[in-house]
Amino acid sequence: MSTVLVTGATAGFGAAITKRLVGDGHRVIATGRRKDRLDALVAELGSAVLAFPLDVTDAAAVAAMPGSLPEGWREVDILVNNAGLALGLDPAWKASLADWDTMVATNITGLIGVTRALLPAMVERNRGFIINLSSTAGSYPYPGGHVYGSSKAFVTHFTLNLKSDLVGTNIRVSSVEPGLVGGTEFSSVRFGGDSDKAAGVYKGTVPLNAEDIAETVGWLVSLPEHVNINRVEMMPTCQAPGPLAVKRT
Ligand code: NDP
Ligand code: 8X3
Repeated sequence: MSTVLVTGATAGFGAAITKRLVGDGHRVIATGRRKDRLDALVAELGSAVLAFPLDVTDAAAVAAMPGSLPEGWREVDILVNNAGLALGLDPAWKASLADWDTMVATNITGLIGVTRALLPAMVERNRGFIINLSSTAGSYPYPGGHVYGSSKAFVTHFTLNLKSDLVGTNIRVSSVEPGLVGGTEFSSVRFGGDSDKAAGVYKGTVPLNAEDIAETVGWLVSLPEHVNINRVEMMPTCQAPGPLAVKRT
């Protein structure tokens, strides 16, 4: 049994990953901003879940987090850096600078802050696993993807760079890079709560779902300690990387 900390456990992938890992016999520190959602996970899954509200953009709270965990929950074996968001799909020249800042603060600064807070104890114990939720958006650009896609390119490359530093330790690092995934709050958040626009993203498709991502994370966690999967790129069968854009007159 491992103790796992999942960021963004209040919805989507994070909630599914929490349920999956508890089902596999692990304990999960479920974090996110919406405490009622964390309490609901505890109500559903019991004492294998610790509700620990955390805003990953609150640098002071993130730095204090390891010492603020209750006795018996301080040795985090596995970190799932899942909290993240996309805001808007306007072209770069129309996009909101505030939205760009929020994506950078959450997807990049938040992720590296949580990692930096938990990594020293993992290195000290010579035991640990960091699983980062990146995206196909980090490999394949699309119109309106700009800062979101670039933030995920950071996540993928940060994962690979962490691996370089951690060679010689027993600590594993993986980047999980899904494409189109439906059934989460992701598109609703991206379009500011416009549910019609959000639903349109998945119209006529059979997208991946949060349980598919949780299954992948569960598989990574189940592998023996000498196996490090660097990257997992996953798409629904109905999706493929697009052709390069050509403007014809
Ligand atoms: P959801 O919007 O359903 O969930 C996002 C989670 O992130 C929520 O639990 C939210 O919790 C949390 N979160 C957002 N901001 C913060 C913050 N400042 N501090 C702490 N937690 C925060 O999205 P998904 O489950 O679909 O996505 C999860 C991850 O996977 C994201 O990193 C996303 O970029 C990535 N991804 C998503 C894909 C998709 O198509 N859905 C595809 C590829 C990658 P709360 O609001 O309570 O804080
Ligand atoms: C989410 C997938 O294609 O909407 O990371 O950017 S996509």
